[in-house]
Amino acid sequence: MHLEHIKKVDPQIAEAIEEELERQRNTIELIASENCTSQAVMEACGSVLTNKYAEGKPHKRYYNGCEYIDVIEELAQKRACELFHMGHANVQPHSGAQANMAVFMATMKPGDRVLSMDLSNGGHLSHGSPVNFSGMYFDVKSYGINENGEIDYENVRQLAHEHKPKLIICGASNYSKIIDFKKFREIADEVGALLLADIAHIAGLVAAGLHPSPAGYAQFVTTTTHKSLRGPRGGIIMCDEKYAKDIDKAVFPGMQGGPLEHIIAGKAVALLEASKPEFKEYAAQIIKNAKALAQGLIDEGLDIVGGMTENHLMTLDLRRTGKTGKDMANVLEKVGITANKNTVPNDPQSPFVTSGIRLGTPAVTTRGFKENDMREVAKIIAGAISASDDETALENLRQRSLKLCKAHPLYE
Ligand code: DSN
Repeated sequence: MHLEHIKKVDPQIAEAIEEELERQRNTIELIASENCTSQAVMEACGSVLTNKYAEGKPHKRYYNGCEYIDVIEELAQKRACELFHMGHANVQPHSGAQANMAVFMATMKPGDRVLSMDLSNGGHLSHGSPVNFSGMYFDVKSYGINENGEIDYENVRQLAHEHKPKLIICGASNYSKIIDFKKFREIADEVGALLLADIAHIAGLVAAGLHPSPAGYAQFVTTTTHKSLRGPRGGIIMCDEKYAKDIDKAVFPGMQGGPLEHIIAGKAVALLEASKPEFKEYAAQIIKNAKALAQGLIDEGLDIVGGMTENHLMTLDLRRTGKTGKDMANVLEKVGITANKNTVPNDPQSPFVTSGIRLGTPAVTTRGFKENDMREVAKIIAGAISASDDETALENLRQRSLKLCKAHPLYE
């Protein structure tokens, strides 16, 4: 990491960046939505492209001097369409939430009805939470997961018939099973709804062909680019050609101003990386690592919501241990493991306390962790939960997690 200029201009920020790098190097990152993007992506994001205004779209800009910006944005669009087999891509959304907001704007009027997964069951804020624009301006009905951690498709069908939504959303922030996009489309067709698949979490797996694709089923596909796809922080919307104009208008001028072309260049680089055979191997290893972690935790006597995971994440159900997600996420931080508290189905605790912890493997897999490492991680987690008040035991576990980090260096 070269910080030669920033060190001279702003030593305080330089120091915080260096400390953050050390934190990333010395902790085991199990937040399921995080990853470690490539230095090539970071070079694009830190480039002169940040200087350029480019409101509009390629070849239809409101500012002059966009000839190279057009090359970059068109490459990003083309690569997104090819990788996900979709007709049109808008690569300008600043985030996944804004990608979803643009689909809402393009397809509905305030007050129209949406059917989506409930946030506390694994959905996302921007799918209709009452504290988000989606829940404030639209009439939201929700489906959830059952005790087995699975979507009950018959229940989704019943709710769709009962409420006749204009838009159905599938895709989640915390769902460990394969999503049946075909079934969602059948349900949507039965009630005349449009289908949005938010694949933010599983985009890398979909790109690698290791999770079924929503292409051909969902009219709209949104994703972030920084989770399993391993790109820069940002969003993308893909859709059938027939909705291209509406989506583009919703993004600009509907919702955003100038696109972040330096980030769009980073997205283009990440999409190219994701089309390579090495990425397929990487995505396969994410799943193997998640299964090894889940099995390791089960072998240690812990419970996983829905049992064995089918993708990159899982939720540890702490109810039988008598401990909370909030406390145990803090204990894990003490032993050098970063994760987040999460509700479990029918959680007796509030969303601020929770009885679960969400764990995911995209970031550690980027560092080169393999199944053996994940089994050691499972032992460290189980040890930390059972010895949560024993500072000496926690320090010993911290040394074990540090050893794993040193064995898999980051950005060196
Ligand atoms: N905040 C992300 C996650 O952690 O899943 C979703 O946007």
